[in-house]
Amino acid sequence: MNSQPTSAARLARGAPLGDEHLIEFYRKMLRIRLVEEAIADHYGEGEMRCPVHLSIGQEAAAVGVCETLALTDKVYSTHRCHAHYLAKGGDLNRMFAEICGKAAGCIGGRGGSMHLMDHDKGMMASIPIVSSSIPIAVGSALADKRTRSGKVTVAFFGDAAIEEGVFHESANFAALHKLPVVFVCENNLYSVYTPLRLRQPDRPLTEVARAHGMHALHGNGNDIEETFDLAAKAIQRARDEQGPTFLLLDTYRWREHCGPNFDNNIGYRDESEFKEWEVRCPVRGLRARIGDALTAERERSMTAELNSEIEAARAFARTAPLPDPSDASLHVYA
Ligand SMILES: Cc1ncc(C[n+]2csc(CCOP(=O)(O)OP(=O)(O)O)c2C)c(N)n1
Ligand SMILES: [Mg+2]
Repeated sequence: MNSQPTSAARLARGAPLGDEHLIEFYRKMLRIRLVEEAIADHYGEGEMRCPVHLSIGQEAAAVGVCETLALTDKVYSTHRCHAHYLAKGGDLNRMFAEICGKAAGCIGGRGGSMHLMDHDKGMMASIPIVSSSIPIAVGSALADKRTRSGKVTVAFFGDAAIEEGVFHESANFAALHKLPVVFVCENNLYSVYTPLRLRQPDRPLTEVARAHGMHALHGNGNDIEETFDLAAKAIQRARDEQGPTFLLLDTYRWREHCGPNFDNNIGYRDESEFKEWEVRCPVRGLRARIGDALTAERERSMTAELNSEIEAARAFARTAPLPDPSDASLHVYA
């Protein structure tokens, strides 16, 4: 299954997005949706013995941004990294194996769901300490600037990352040194159970970035075309050595903060708020926009192909061996 970004070349030519590009965006978002639904459906069977933070509802941000990147560009992510990993082309077999703690996992079964990486695809690291991947992404961009590699780095993070001091140090440093990095903030309105309005003063998050001298853009993170266009501008600025951009994308997580379930019944958010966002589903929204350009028959075979790819990846993970216990002290500081 070719899951490499296909739109970077189109960007270079400045051509508009055609039906086939939109269908490819749809296929990539649907793939992420189906992978995560498979994780949710089978989580209770006990083979995936690590916490899972699902991105269901947030697929357009991952795909819209990663589609503007070349394979050699770099992505850093957080605890909620499945969509970013897949959108950047991370290997699906190795993802399921990692979540099942198997030696064939993308980091040898040592990290689980929150640590997905695939260096061959430019998926550099996923780190669940809130905000901690941002300075690493900035350091990586500094190295790329110094070596004139031409690579651009994206740091994905959530709205809560802005509450950590290291976000501000990183933004200041990246702006001062005009580093080729894009800060992508997926604002899903919550940090676990606490809404943004109880955690931060009422001011646009873009103003926080601007106060650090960063260029800032804001858009609907559930609209993949809007996300793609904004991300393309940010990436181009970075490539043209004009410095970093803070790209704020509004979105919403559908499931519980951590785990496979819905949790609108436990009181920290209203079912009505969830329903409002549900109708703004990024996957269904794009499907409606594509209309007849994607025939029912083609969609059926696309979905069947994705489901069989996912089943094969789950089977691969199930039957793969566990890590050798004698390797337990490798790759750790002692
Ligand atoms: C420094 C730090 N503090 C607290 C936590 C516990 N924690 C894990 S995820 C999370 C919420 C993060 O919210 P946000 O950054 O908005 O991302 P989202 O989960 O909404 O995608 C928190 C507080 C942590 N991992 N790291
Ligand atoms: Mg959040």
